[in-house]
Amino acid sequence: MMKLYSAAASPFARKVRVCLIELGIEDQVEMLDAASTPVAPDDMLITQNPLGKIPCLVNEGGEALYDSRVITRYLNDLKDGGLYPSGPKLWEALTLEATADGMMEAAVLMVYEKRVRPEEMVYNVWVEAQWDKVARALNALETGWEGHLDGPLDMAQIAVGVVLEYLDFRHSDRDWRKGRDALAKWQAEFAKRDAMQKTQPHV
Ligand SMILES: N[C@@H](CCC(=O)N[C@@H](CS)C(=O)NCC(=O)O)C(=O)O
Repeated sequence: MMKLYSAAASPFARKVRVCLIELGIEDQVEMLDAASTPVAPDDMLITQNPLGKIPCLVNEGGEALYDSRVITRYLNDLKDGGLYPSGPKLWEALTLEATADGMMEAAVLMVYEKRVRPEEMVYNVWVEAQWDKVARALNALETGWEGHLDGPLDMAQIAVGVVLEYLDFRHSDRDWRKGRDALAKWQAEFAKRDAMQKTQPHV
């Protein structure tokens, strides 16, 4: 049985969990809870992933795979799942996936900055600059990616659906929907998917 180091609040781990459900193989993976922060990595996890980050998949052969994009491509290949398009569309999908992952990274760093750092060491200019990355990417999703978002289901769409809900979960005060009606409408539909419903983030 494969094992997945995961946590209920992690958007990167959620992408993998959604991918497993969409591929119909969630029962082939045992979930292991790993609590990692940049200053306090999980002891078990670092034996598999020296970076101490989740998600990390350990396959049937005992090999560790990370990060999230490597895991989702691996699982998709195992199942011949069609969650990555073939041909020239692949590059578009990978760029969109990287955009959503970059948003996740910035949004997660903002949380760590406030949670993990002592209050007197929080650098607000840096926090706001992380949000600027997210906001610019949201604008790009609103105006440049609707064709891809409305196409056949792929990992890029899953990454976008996951990061938008992560913004609701951790940064609801930023009101990402404001002025982004098309994206808000897309997200509301996407959130209805069974795999999204079953993997809602919580602490
Ligand atoms: N690029 C990685 C990012 C994973 C990541 O940052 N995970 C967070 C949890 S959401 C983590 O484990 N952080 C612990 C750390 O930064 O040491 C991926 O796509 O899997």
